[in-house]
Amino acid sequence: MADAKHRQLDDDRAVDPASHPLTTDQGTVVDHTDDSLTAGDRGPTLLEDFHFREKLTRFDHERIPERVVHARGAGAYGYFEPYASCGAFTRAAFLSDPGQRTPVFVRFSTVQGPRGSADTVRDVRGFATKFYTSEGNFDLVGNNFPVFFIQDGIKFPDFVHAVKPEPDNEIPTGASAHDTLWDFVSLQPETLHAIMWLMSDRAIPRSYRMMQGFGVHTFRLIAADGRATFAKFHWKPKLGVHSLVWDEAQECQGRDPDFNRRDLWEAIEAGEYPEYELGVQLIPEDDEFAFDFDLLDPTKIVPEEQVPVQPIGRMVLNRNPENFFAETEQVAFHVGNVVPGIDFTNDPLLQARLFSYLDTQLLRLGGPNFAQLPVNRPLAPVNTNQRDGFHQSRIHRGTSYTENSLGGGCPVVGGAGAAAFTHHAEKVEGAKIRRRSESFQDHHSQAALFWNSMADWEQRHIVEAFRFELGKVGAVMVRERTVQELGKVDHDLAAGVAKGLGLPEPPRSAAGDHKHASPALSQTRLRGPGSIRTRKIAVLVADGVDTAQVTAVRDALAGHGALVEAIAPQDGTVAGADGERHAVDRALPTVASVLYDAVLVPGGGEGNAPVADDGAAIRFVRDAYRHGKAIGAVGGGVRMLAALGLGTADGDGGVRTEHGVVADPATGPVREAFTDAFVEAIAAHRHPERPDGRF
Ligand code: HDD
Repeated sequence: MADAKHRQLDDDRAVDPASHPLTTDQGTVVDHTDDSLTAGDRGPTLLEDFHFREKLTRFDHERIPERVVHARGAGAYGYFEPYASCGAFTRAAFLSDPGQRTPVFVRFSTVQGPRGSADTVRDVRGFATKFYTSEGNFDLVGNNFPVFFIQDGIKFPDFVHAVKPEPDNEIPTGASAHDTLWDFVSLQPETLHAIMWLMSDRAIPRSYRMMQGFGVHTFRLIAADGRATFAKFHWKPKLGVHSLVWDEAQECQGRDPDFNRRDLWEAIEAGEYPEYELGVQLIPEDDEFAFDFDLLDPTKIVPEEQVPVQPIGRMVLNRNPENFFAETEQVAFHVGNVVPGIDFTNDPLLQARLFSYLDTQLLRLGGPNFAQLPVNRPLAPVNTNQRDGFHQSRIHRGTSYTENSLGGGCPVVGGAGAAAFTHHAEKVEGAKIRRRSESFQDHHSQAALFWNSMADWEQRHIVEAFRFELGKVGAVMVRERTVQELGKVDHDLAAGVAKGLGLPEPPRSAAGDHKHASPALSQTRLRGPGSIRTRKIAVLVADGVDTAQVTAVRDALAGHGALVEAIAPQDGTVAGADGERHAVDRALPTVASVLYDAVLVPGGGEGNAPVADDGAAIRFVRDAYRHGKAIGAVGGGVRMLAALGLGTADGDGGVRTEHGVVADPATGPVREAFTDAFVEAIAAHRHPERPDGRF
């Protein structure tokens, strides 16, 4: 557990609060901190009260600028280990030895909203990883979409100004459903591919533990002999890729604005460590022009069917930060932090990022010495000629220029045998021009590829998302222009959106008119191992509940690693049918179906479900059904579902499963066939095939 980074942080940890009384910043013990020093009982406060002044001054200065994008985030430490040596294509030391664990810090984030915004907004999620390697820090600063909204970083301020809240009233918080974003989108077709991802369920992940990550750009990996290979980075979550549904995501924003942050924190606290596999798509330099798009264009994917993703290692997140500000807030990522063996390409978005990240930290973290902050400090020795500046916390010795003789010529440049970074000697030539390359001009084919790759229900969600977003746009011409653009992606998509907006169907267009698909893009292919580990299951109980049923299902689900909570109309305990009192985990008014993955409705002896007449419980079950979640009912619980029109009480008395609703009408001991079917239904995550559901 105590890896090298954890041990390094020991030097930076503040004194154990239990080991010493309260002091000032100067270490003087304070005698009193609840009243200021005044002249007389009711007299004025005295300037000489240094503790009072220090306390207030320090408080006044607690805030630093939040990140201009990705302000809201959650972080965790862990480690990365390669499966085998990657020496065939990169000389990076941390990828060379399967036995070697490299400490990491990961920060997940939303993009548009401020630090205090809700987690489950429709947005891209940041997925930034800092590898503390023996050769210096490598930052893989990615997102959970493999494509970006613009092709050239000079457009980044335009894009961000458009997606951020409206300039006059700062509305909406954490949302893209407003005029300026869609004005921009409708005029910049290069955004369309990423916009398709944004309108898909990928933009509302169930958990940071259940989403992919992508390096987006094409990078270069460099082998020890100098040979370069183009590479795309992919993170795949071990638990599979899962999303919320939009209605649920919106309700979560009120019920638990910290939904994703809490989920990450609690999983790590519970020892359910999130795990991701790192993969690379490798493209030999000779194949640079083998595709019908430009590898340097960050609005394009390399379809996995064309170039498979090779798994190269795994990352496990096993430690929560100790102080949010010191670690998660002060962590400073930079795409330019690379190690020998990993290099850049001329992707114009990447090139702009190489400038922007260092620049932004200078302001956000108040000067040039932010790499000395504990969370940012490399494990590799740091020996520079950089000096001074705000917040310098190192005592440098010796001279600070090269060449020197007075310092013995130190630090030596490119020290003997040391793995120095050498920029790949790519040959470049050409006239200075300000022009987007012709090879970047096709904006519709891959947007259409994404659309074609979606299952029916995924396409339906995309159409609904466009209707929602554009329905919030006031300017009719912006709505119209966007629908015209969508017509160049797919006619049915555009027609579906137009209908919802009351606009005429756009004319058919040839632009994105192809039937190519990349099946690997559909979430139906990404559900993972079918496990219910860490899934949250609600059991609705009340006085009279059949506790034997509850205990049997609870034990079975817990045996599969699920987290089961008994929820009752009131907190405390309920009286079971067995005459005993049983603990309640949560009171119904404090929770909602949207905070759970599935629900179980047990019976009460020979009777109906004990919660059958409880309005909150009825809503709970209805919501679970609408959101496509697994519902289990045993004994009288089956009657409650039938009364709600969510299943039937008829049948031959056997266990029935229909669209993820699993019912066992037997009132005796719970049958294994029921628990098996319920586990399977939960593992499917959602049941989009529900006939009358609004999934
Ligand atoms: Fe960026 C933060 C990811 C394009 C400029 N970006 C930031 C973070 C992530 C990304 C995950 C948050 C890091 C953290 O948790 O601290 N950004 C991306 C990806 C992009 C991308 C995957 C496209 C492939 N970004 C991009 C461009 C620019 C920036 C084109 C500017 C030219 N990004 C920034 C920034 C931020 C940032 C302004 C804000 C806070 C920070 O850097 O540290 O510099």
